[in-house]
Amino acid sequence: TQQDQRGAGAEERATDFDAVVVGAGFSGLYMLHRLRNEMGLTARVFEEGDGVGGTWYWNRYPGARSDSDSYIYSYSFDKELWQEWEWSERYPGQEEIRGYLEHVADRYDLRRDIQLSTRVIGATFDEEKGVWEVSTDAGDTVTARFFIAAVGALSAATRPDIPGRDAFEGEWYHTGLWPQEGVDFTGKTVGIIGTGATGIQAIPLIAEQAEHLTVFQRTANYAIPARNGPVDPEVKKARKEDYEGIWERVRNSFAGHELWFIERGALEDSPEQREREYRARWDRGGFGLWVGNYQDIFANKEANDTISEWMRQRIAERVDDPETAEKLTPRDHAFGTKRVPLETNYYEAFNRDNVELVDVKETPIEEITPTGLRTEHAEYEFDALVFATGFDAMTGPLNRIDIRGRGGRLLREKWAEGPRTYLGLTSAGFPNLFFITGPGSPSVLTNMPVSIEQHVEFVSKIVGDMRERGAETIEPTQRAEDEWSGHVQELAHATLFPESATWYMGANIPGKPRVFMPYLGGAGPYREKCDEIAKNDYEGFVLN
Ligand code: N01
Repeated sequence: TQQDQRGAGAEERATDFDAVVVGAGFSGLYMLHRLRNEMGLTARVFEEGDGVGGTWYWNRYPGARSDSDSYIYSYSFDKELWQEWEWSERYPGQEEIRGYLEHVADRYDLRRDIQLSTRVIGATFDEEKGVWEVSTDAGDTVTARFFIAAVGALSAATRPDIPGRDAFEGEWYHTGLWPQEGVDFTGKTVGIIGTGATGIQAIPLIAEQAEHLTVFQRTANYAIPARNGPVDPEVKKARKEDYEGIWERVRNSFAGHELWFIERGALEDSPEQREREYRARWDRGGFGLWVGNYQDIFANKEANDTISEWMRQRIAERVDDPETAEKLTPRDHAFGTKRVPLETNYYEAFNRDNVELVDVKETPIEEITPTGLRTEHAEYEFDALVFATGFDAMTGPLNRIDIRGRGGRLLREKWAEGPRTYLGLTSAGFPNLFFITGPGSPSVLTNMPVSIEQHVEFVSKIVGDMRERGAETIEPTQRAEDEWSGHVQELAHATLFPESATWYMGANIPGKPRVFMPYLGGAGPYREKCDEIAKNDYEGFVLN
């Protein structure tokens, strides 16, 4: 413990650890490295899985792969680590990312402070002592000065509450809780529910393996070709030589990629110019069409219509059967207001004889049966059923823990009408609690490792500054939280985003408050804002 570093009266305030961190994914691993290796603090990480990796531990479904380019889907904090690690493809696959995070755990000797197969179930702030008491499903109770939730934004997997859901007698899987040993669909009839980023990655590969695949789609998506493959060795070499430049650009960008908006409105260009811009981004693959497009596509419906319509034409070109093509064509939301999936042979999968598409908006699923599934119009039988139905995003992983702040107040009760945070990092009445990539942070609208590093470094700075000043607690003022939460909503409601039924809005979970959760101001401006707040003597926070 750290009591010797705390000065007078410290003994009564001694804790088991300086910090407890929940989760050993990208966030938790780096948090531990900073706290322990860089700052000399004591920390314990609790991780529910029996290995490190977080998202990349759990999401082992066929096709699971990052949609960010591998050279920036990486930590940047250690130049040598970044220089030495070789990614095999443009986008890193699940197994490779998991291997990378295992390597990081070894390289920085992190494992000895990570307790695996342990789920944190409760954390209570003891106001008198100013410490967090954290309990786990393995029976541990430990105390710590800081409680850091590195739980991920998309880690609470959900299966919709369809009648008969648990009656199915075949094998069922959720993509976010995939069996470690993998699944062989050879010779099987398979049903899959969900066509989000996950379903769109998995469908073409399951289609190749399965005897027959039925896809149940509720909302058609605009997916962009990933164009994965090996990276040209010359490009790789040039990147390795430009470490400083790349990370400077990425950190100051909107979305944590080397992508920038076109500084014109879409309607300022002629149709021919727009065609050239859209085509160039389409040919390059990746998120350029999304977060590197005309600057007004998220705010101006008419501008957005130009790219939405352009995307619809691309779908029509790739799908042979016009009726299927029409079902796959989104007409109920603006391009980019749902997370845009990247795809590899997604649309072509529907040209195969063994793949069938069912539009469940037209013919809703009525029930899951012991042998399959019944819609209004037909009955389907499967050997296996795959739920690619997503997550209780952002608040879900936090609300699953009984987090009690001042006065014993439960965080999930405080958030009953939607999350309230200051900077997406802290919440009033919950001293010394930090969220990594929490609601109200840019996180999920950006390349995650970039936002994660910023959050972890900012939290580390706060903890370091508190020690220097001899402060024991930090928490935001109610006013700062109200202003930030208002600002998050104001930015969102100046765009088309809230009009779409997305997990950003909580719309995928029945009964969840409809509040736009991520911060739309961009990763670069958010970083500046945090730095400015620290400089202004932690404006909006109370330190004691
Ligand atoms: O989940 P989703 P996901 N009946 O919520 C459907 C990240 N990610 O796991 O759109 C029928 O997007 C639902 O339909 P609808 C990324 O941030 C990253 O695919 O709500 N269908 C939808 O089609 C992503 O956004 C990467 O109408 C139901 C699907 O299930 C996030 O994770 C890769 C239903 C769920 O889509 C989540 O993606 C993959 C019901 N009752 C994911 N309930 C990479 O970077 C839900 N659906 C690689």
